Amino acid sequence: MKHLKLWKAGNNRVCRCFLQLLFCGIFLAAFAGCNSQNQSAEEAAKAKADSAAHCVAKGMPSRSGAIRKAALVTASGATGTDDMVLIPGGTFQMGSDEFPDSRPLHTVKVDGFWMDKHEVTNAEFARFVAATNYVTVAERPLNPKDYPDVPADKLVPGSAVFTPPNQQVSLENPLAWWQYVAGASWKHPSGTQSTIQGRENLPVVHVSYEDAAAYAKWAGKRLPTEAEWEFAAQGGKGNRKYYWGDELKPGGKWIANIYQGNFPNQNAKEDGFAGIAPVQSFPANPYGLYDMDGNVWEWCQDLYRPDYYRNSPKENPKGPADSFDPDEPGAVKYVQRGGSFLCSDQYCIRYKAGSRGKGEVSSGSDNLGFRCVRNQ
Ligand SMILES: [Ca+2]
Ligand SMILES: [Ca+2]
Repeated sequence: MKHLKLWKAGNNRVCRCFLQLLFCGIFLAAFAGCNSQNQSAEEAAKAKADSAAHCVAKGMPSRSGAIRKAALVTASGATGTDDMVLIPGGTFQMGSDEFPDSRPLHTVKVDGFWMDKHEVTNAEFARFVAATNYVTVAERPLNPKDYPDVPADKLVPGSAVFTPPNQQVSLENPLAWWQYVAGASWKHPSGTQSTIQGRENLPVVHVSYEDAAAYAKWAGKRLPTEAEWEFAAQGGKGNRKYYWGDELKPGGKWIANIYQGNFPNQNAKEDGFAGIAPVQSFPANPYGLYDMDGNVWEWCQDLYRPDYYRNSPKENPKGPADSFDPDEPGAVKYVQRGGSFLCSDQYCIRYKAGSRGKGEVSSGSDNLGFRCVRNQ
């Protein structure tokens, strides 16, 4: 209930603002670099690369109104653990000193749980939709009442698609590479002309938090807590620079689908993939989990607050009671983890271990997906 209240309280204003920006062609200013007054050049460069606010489709219209009419999904009664691995409970160091909202490193204990080996695929999501007739947020009409200043003919269902420009652009303007594409949805990842035929084994994208939670409920599962996600990603190896180790390219090999080359216009795709990759294209971690780093961002069940780690519970933390992002006060955000195929050390460095992502509750994009867990 508290979530509903939050949506009502703050979000319409934010949604309207985004859509108007988009249609008026006013570009968004630097979000991550607001605190630049006394920064050294090195710190400023780091803050720019740490583009948490830009990594996911920042600046796209959001649809909290549609969320309130959430489709009722019934659990399928499934209890199987096919394609899941058992993550033993344990104690670990959570967080990272490198990112302000991941501090401090702190000791957390989580109980054991089952986790999907890989990100939820198009084939899996299609089975869910076939069974429930679920309509994702990206496919639902936008209510003109939520966007009084946007012409009605512009209020078309769609989602944010990474559209790289042909030339170098300022990294402070995410709308130079994110486009709101009419008709883009999980079934049409790049827009109406595209399909998921032949992409059955790729992670489903353009899913909002509600869509992911609805799938999880149907599957008899749930979204992971942020602590569960990070514990699983560490693979029992402790807190390291990357979830796979301390070296970016162990043995000279890329072992996650991230971004190589000059972002966003020169994708060198040294890891073999310019966009998302079929799940399990890269090596599993010691627990048998694939693509915890990169490929698509993954929704967690926790609300986002940058200060949460200062006083979070030491056992099985489930996130704060409310959400707050100083970059967008009023937007309700949930945690996302692991980074995507658009992350590199040049830009969007939040694929590194312990770092946190965040996403507006009703927004999706073509670099955002999820995986589920189930209690042991
Ligand atoms: Ca890649
Ligand atoms: Ca991932």
